[in-house]
Amino acid sequence: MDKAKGWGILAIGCLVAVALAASGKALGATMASKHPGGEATVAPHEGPSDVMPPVTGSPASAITPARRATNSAGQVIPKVHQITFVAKRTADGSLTYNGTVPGPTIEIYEGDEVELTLINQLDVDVSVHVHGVHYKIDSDGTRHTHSFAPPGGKYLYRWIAAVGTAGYWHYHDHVIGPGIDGVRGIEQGLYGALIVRKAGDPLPDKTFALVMQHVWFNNQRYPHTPLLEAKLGERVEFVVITHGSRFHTFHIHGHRWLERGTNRIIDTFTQDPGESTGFQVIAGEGVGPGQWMYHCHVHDHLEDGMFGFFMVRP
Ligand SMILES: [Cu+2]
Repeated sequence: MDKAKGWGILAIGCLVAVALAASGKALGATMASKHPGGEATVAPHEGPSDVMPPVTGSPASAITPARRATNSAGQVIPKVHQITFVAKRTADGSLTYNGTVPGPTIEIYEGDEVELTLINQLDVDVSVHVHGVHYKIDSDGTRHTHSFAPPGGKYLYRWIAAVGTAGYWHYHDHVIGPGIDGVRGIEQGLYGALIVRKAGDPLPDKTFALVMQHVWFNNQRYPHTPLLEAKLGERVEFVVITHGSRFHTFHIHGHRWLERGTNRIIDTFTQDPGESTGFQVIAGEGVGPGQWMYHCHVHDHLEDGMFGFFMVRP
């Protein structure tokens, strides 16, 4: 909670936990000051090694789980979250929400609402289109509904996390591009994760958002892919999203998890464009600390650098 306020991402009084999740990109000033060294990208290690890179304070490890007030029945008290996204270009040419790729991870509960103000500092129209939750057509984030922010302008989106919408979702721009389809913004970094929880869901110690697109994680190839860091025994949540025109097969070494909605224990899954999912692991459970690899298991993609490391520290 304090972290979220400290980051200055959200409007005053907003309780939603937002993280600049799993980003290898430069950070805004407030973020960097809260997380010294947070502007560092991946440690320049060349490959698997017995020597742990130093702690970087990577934004990949930054999230504050939404430990929210409950009533006497144990239900989370619904809240309207007022969130501000600033669409802007970063020094490396990425298009971003709030300066990071992915944009902030938004974490809410069923029953909550979101009032998201998008401020456009780009020289093209930009929008936020969300998956999974309820919204009226004027919050669709598309060109034909005129629900976008023009250059120098702003737009207000309203989402309702109705009962039945709990899950791992995502949001992205839907208007930048040569046509009405609007895929160019996604390609350049305008995407992020949305988590809708139910009361009583196990809360992670940290959450990482990984977006697979082309042969990238979060628009980076190794060695610039996010370095994900956790301590042994921490509950770590991954939100995995696919964009682009290819399927990807996500895998983490040494860890396994329960596939949502099934009794299957898995360590790999395949995902198509537009899909999102999430899962939780206990860092190093049964296997101990180490520099555990995460990667796409499609060989062409892996060979092109679609991998990174999940650093579990003792
Ligand atoms: Cu792949």
